[in-house]
Amino acid sequence: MMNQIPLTPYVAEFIAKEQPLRIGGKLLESAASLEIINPSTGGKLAQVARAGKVEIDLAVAAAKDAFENGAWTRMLPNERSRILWRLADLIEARADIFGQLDALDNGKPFHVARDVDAHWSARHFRYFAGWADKIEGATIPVGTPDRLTYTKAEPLGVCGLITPWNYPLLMAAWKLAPALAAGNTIVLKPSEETPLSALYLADLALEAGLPPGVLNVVPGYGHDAGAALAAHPDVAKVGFTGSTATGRRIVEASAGNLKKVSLELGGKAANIIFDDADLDKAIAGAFWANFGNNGQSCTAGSRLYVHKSIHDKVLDALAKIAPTVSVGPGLDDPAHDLGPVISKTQLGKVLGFLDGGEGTVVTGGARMDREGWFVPPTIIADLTDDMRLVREEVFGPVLAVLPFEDDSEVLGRANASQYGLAAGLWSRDVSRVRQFADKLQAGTVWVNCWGDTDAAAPFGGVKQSGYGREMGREAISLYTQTKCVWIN
Ligand code: TXE
Repeated sequence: MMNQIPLTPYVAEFIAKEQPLRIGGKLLESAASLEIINPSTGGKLAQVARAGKVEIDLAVAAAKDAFENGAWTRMLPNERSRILWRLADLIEARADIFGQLDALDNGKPFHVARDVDAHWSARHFRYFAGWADKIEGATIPVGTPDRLTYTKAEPLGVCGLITPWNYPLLMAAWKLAPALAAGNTIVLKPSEETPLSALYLADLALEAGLPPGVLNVVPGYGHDAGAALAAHPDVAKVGFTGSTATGRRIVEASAGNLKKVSLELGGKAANIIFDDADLDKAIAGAFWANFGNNGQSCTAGSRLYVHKSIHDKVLDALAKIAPTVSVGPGLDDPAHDLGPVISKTQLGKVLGFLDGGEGTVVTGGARMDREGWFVPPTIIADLTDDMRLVREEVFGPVLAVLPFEDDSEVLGRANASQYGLAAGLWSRDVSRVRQFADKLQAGTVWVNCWGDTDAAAPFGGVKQSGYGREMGREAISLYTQTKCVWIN
């Protein structure tokens, strides 16, 4: 029996009572509730109020009021910046609480939830706090005499942000920070699987000085609360991270008032190891490229192409890493490397792939014999590109390893995917690296590394991995619109 990291008194209390919705700076009960399951045990973790269409209407009305009263939108930009910076400080100061909430709710190891998710979220708010007073327009040298022509980057209005469960706090931060820096007001619908850290974030935002109604947090189901938000006539924009299928539904729902949409969707990233790669780095890199966050990352390097001359050696080395990785509940002490998959549904999806009988299981391959939704790192070889395991997003700890013979062949195979979020290569040959970086159809290309992201660097997909770039200066344009003023 492992020890457990003791819950902070705050977290113990937070999960002991039903958490209300956060609307208009107030706590609001709801007739319905969501039972939150602990993926490490399969048992009940907490209960939160559940928003349906009625509560979404209330939250949008609160956000609309807050937008129109100007308390945020017309606040001096440097003051907005100070509040976002203060929120970043609070996230960092309460990183233990965020870490415990996400470790319980999502199952990921506490140290990861705290040191990666919470700290990167703080960094994210700081980066965009810096943008709040740098969102500039331009003066345009037009061909008409006696005109002063200039542009302004204005906020959009109410933004509906819909987030997934794989990085509960961080995905909210990715969207909130630029949207708030630009002066928008928000209705955030976190995943029904992992709403706890977003609810707590709403409390900290008030503490940091965000005016009431600027950030409303309403957990609920996607088909219900999420769909109502995506279709709402008073919502100007939806920022979404999740599956490609749901992304399509959101685009359809948004057509009513032609709201702006940005989408960060699924992936099936190709990761290529050439025969001239630094193999030690490439092998460890490729392992964690896929198994980091338990394969539950849209950028997971789940299609690993290895040059045939080193294929067997690489496969063997990967298989040797797998059993050294410890898998278990997020709050176990000492810590594990990986947690459970998020839900029974997701477990079923992952096992469905494994039960399909495709390829040869090199390591792992079945559910772990213990409570909770645990699957060990699983590596599959002897696959062909037409198989589901190579074409579809598993979103769990399953790595497909395939040999290739030459550069043009592997480039074609890497690009033969409906997705295009990320791709990677391991090689010492600079001209090869340049060519592949140009030709890979992906929003991000990692060379001799994997998974790096930064608040300052744009991130997003091509093809059916979505559109729009989060992070960096491009994220500001996702949450602003340009007005052009002509003065005679
Ligand atoms: O995703 P959904 P799910 C992929 C991954 C995973 C699969 C299913 O392959 O196995 O999606 O996971 C909300 N209108 N990714 O079902 O449905 C939902 O409530 C509006 C990739 O969890 O996309 C949640 O808040 N919103 C991914 C959010 O959408 C709706 C991360 C994501 O849920 C809605 C997660 C609707 N009709 C899953 N239906 C990534 N890109 O990182 C659902 N939602």
